[in-house]
Amino acid sequence: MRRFPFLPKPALLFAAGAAAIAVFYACSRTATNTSDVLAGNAASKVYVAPGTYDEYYAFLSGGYNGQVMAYGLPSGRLLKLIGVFSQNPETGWGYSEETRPMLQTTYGLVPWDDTHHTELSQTAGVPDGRWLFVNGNNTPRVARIDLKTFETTEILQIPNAGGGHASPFTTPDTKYIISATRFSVPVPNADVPIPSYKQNFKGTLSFITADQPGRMDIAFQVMMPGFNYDLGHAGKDVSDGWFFFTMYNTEQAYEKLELNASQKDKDFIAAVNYRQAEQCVAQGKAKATSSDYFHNVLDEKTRMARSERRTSVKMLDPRDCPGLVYFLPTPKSPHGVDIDPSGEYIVAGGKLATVIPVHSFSRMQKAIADKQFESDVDGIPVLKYASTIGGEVQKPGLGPLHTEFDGKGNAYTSMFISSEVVKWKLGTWEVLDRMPVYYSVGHIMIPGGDSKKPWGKYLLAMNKITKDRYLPTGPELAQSAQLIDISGDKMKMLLDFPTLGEPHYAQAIPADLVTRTSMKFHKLSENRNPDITASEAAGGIRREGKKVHVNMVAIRSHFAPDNLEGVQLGDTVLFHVTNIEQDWDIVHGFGVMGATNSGIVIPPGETRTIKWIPSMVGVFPFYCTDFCSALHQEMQGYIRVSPAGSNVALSANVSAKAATQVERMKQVPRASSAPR
Ligand SMILES: [Cu+2]
Repeated sequence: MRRFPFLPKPALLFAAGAAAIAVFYACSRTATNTSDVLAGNAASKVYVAPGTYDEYYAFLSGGYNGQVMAYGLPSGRLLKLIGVFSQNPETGWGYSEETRPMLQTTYGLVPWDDTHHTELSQTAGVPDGRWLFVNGNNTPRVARIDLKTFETTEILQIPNAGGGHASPFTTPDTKYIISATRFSVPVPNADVPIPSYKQNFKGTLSFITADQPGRMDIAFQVMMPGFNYDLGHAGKDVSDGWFFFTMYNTEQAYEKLELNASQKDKDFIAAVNYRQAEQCVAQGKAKATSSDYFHNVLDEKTRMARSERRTSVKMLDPRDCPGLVYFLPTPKSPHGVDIDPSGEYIVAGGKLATVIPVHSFSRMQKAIADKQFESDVDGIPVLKYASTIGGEVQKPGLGPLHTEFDGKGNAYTSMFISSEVVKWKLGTWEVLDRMPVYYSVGHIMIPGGDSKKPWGKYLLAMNKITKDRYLPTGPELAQSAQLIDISGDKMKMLLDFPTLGEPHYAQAIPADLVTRTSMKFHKLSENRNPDITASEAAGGIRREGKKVHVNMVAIRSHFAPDNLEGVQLGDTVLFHVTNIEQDWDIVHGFGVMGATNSGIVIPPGETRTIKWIPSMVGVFPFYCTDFCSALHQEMQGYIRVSPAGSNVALSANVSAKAATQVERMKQVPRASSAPR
């Protein structure tokens, strides 16, 4: 076995002024974590024996891959790639006629996005395993994934936003998830000179109702100054009812931000009293603002997506709602804003800061009561830094980004520039431990680590740039996550595993909170898709002008009908395939030769439709793409395409006798299932 030299390399140097200290940090690390891992019992701690399950589900965002990945922890085994904002040919997500409307936006079908932050739904401040939310950063959208099926069931576009980065963070009761614009833009968007940035560009914070599946909507938006909004988190317990957002570029630069947005020593955290906002909305203080956006829902009964265009949102101006927003000055270009389990501490990650600033919620309340304001911006009071700060973690490392909590009074912060995770104590602010990560770390995640009750056993570090961890794969190397044991006083590196895209954030939850409601198959008797074919006898082919509909069942191990004639060049064929199995994991697939979009995978009990436009005359095979039984290879059929105007009659070899699943199972040899 070839071993690569896993020596620490100098940390990536982004801030020129930080170079000397960064080199110090890099050189001070003598032990590689390879030797740490080999010396301990790390391997046994992540070993999940055959036939046993992982302890946690971890949901990692796929970054520019646009999907969400479900991994098992501690093993790091990839369990599923969940199609969200990107079409996924493995399942036909976004290609099938049933799922395509999910990607509808005011820009048309947008089959790509940049997923950043996964967020589990919560009950009483604790992740509950019902839903997972995730944002699209490019064309601002928020999706709901139903954890019964691990499928995306709802997508809401966010209007009046330029990029949806601070998104989707939930309130402790999942009443709202929020989405703040990353880039400020003219609101409403308009043809204005870019140098008119300070007059015309605005930021918006969106409060999205999220507690009713299929009913997501923008409850209200808050119009903010034209800054860049980065991340957010809801308060909890003592700070329940408030939301906190970080922002950078309070300089309001619009060119060369690398330099021009780093001029001030302090930017802000915005503290938003959303109960106050609710009152102002109820009092009619929000203005109806014409806003164009889509809401797409996968109907639970038909299992078909429908799109609805919406045209207005309620917009609140903080000037019309006193007490709605306060700014907390925060050094410097803050990224993460993380609230500790008690709700008292508001931790900022200042990308260029030399300390980790921690605001105190109770001090903030007192400062507001005492009017400890230093200025205001667009009518929003700016509180004095000294009046809200609860403490500063000194010499934490370089480039603090994100903080999570273990529920035992400790916080963990990722350090992008010095490439480490730093453990420190809430209240005393002392640094307790450091763990080098290879190399530049972005988000970190502790299961439940941003909730009221973290399951503080593991920490997952998601790396931005990961040289040397795996066999080389050309100019671009595999992205990586690293699992760290945080159950003891000192952190221990346990495992590297590769990820897709650049994973921005993850959330994890004990597996049994998800498995208890996991669905095994869709009930065929409840399938309300209008194109369902519930039995072989119901199959067939019919013409509707230039459209030809094929109604087909898939069951081990055949399609019915499986011979189709009478299609002409110039027709569009819609294969409506119903998988009539009622058995766990008996999934069928469908692919037809020359298909220019994708195949489909049809879960048991579902109907999926793929559009096929034949491009030449001939006979074309179709087949099942998902190995389903010993006779899977025999699960095939033909479709004949004749010239336009041909007199070949439309025909499908429909069986007169409706085969039931029970009858079929008598005929088909079946692989034995492993005992569970
Ligand atoms: Cu099959």
